[in-house]
Amino acid sequence: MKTNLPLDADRLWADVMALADITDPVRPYTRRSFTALFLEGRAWLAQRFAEAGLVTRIDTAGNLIGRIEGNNPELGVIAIGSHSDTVPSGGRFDGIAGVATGLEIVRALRQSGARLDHTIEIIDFLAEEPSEYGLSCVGSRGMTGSLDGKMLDLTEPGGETLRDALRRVGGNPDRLIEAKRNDISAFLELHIEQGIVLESRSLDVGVVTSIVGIRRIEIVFQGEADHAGTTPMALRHDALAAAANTVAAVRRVAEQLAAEGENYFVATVGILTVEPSASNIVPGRCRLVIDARTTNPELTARFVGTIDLESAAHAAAAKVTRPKFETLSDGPPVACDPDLRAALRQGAHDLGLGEMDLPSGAGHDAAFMSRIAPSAMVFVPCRKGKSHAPEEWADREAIAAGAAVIYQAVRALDQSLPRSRGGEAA
Ligand code: HGY
Ligand code: MN
Ligand code: MN
Repeated sequence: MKTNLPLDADRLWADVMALADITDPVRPYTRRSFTALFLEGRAWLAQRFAEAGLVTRIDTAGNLIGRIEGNNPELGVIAIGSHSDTVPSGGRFDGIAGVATGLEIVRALRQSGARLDHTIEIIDFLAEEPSEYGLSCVGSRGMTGSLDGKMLDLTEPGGETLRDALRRVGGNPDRLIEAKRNDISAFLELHIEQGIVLESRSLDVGVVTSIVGIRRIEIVFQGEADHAGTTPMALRHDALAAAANTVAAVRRVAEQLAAEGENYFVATVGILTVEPSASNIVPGRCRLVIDARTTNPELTARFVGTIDLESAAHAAAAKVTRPKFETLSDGPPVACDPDLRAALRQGAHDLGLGEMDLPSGAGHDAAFMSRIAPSAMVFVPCRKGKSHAPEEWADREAIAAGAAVIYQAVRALDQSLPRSRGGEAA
């Protein structure tokens, strides 16, 4: 266990545990974006930010931002952040560890008496996980000018639009332009690896090389609800028959693309709703969402083309229609900034920590932040690589080591960074 870290591992751990405990008690660890629990977690974070001396605000894209001015404000901002919302039953460390890391780094800087030349911001991005409105990374899209009207019109099952939900959590969809930034000189994010590589190699941190591109597609099959006992097989319009064959096609085509070997490719159907969903009714309507990820957008185009054709064929075979085959979101793969990666690697070496380069199969706010600023990530090991499940776990020492690497990099970058891209203060 590393002991000479430049920050307080216990204080950092206490924050992670406290935030994780703000969860749906019957579905640990759940704090879905836009819910009362999420807002309770936000209020807890805002209080901690203020106690740490950060000037705190919610920007018009709904991001919680804490800020401490630097000695040379015209140098731009070094931002550290992640997200405090979770998937259902999964996010004990996913996102939280990154936001708590930023908070601890600010505290450690203050305790060291250091006042950086750059302004420091700690960001809790709104709704990084795919929200009930069907969109992920809502806040980081907003900060990078990638949150458009069509996205804001998305609705959750109860009918509320993302636009109204954004307003409800303190954002302002009519003034999103104010959230777009051009004054960030570097963005850094700590995250659990959500994979098994670091643990299996007994390494302390991963310096992320690239983040996969993610395409999410919604398909709806419309058939006819009918009596399960009296409707002959030949007369059915069974929406689930078409959906089930499409799910099988998603897996088959993804396995074929992954087997080609040059590029990373995975695809998942994690949402499948059946209506009216009763054992004695032929399913009348099905909705499924596909999550496809790759390092090569050409594979996405091939995958989507094949699934479009096959899902249409399965609809015809089941004598149902396919009223919706729509892209919900489509983010390209991004490379992390080489200079920031070098600073993170150096930080790990200075602390005597074992590190390796590692690609990310998970999506992150850093993927959007890379559109407006040099961005990079540090991964810390998580037990058996498990994530998006209640068993998700990262050790106290692992999180502290990863946070210390970012602390070291921030100190170094404060001296070495060029002016921010925009060169203008916020
Ligand atoms: O889905 C993801 O990759 C991330 O955990 N939001
Ligand atoms: Mn996640
Ligand atoms: Mn995450």
